Amino acid sequence: MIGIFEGLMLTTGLAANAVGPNDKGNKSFVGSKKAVTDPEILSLFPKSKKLFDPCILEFDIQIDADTLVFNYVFASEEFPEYLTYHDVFGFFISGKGIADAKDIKLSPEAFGRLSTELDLPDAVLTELKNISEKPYINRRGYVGVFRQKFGKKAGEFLKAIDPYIVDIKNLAVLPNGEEVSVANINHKKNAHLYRPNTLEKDPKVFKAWQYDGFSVPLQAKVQVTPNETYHLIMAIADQKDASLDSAIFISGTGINGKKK
Ligand SMILES: [Ca+2]
Ligand SMILES: [Ca+2]
Repeated sequence: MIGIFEGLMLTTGLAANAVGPNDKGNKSFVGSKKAVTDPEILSLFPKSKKLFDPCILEFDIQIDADTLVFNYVFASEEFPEYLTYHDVFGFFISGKGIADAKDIKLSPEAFGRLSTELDLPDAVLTELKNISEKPYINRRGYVGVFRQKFGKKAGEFLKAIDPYIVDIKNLAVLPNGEEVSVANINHKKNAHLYRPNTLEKDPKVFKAWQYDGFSVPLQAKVQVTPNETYHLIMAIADQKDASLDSAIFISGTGINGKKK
């Protein structure tokens, strides 16, 4: 009905809140009223300073094909009235050959080189070692950690380690590069990508789903090197406050390696 037949749902609220009919305009589950402070999560969405109730799935994938394709639908209770509540979704990839992403992980080798080649204080090396033991963190994540730990000196240290770290790439973006969010897909902006969940529009969808609106099925794809390991992070979060759930539906057949 919404273009995804089976698959995975991530939500900033409860899965049970997705169930229709759409009899409320403000179905909410508030997990925490405290905004996210983890620099790693904040770094994924640089435009969203106050994030709440993040839901994140992270895994490695290896495919025997040269293209990774995924189909998804974004849904939210924020539609159509709270368009400045920028609930947001991202699908991040890193790995060999991904444009704009060299390596989001500070590898043990890179750490070894940093410790022998650069004259960095022990505290910085300790922090880098901590970071190198985390599964993944991106450039903005590093910046956040360093600012927290080293204050004004952070810039100096970051400059030294800059060649070793990079951004990861968000595949869930619109053609103009904007994030998939309530603010960027709605009845006023990119309206061709939006479908309201009203009785008039489609009674079946209205009965089945509580969300006030959906994106049309969106697709992202990226060239990969067959049999290389890529790291994926799917992340959705409330923004501005923890109310009014948003969700992402990812097709079970959406993550597909396409052979040549
Ligand atoms: Ca609703
Ligand atoms: Ca929300």
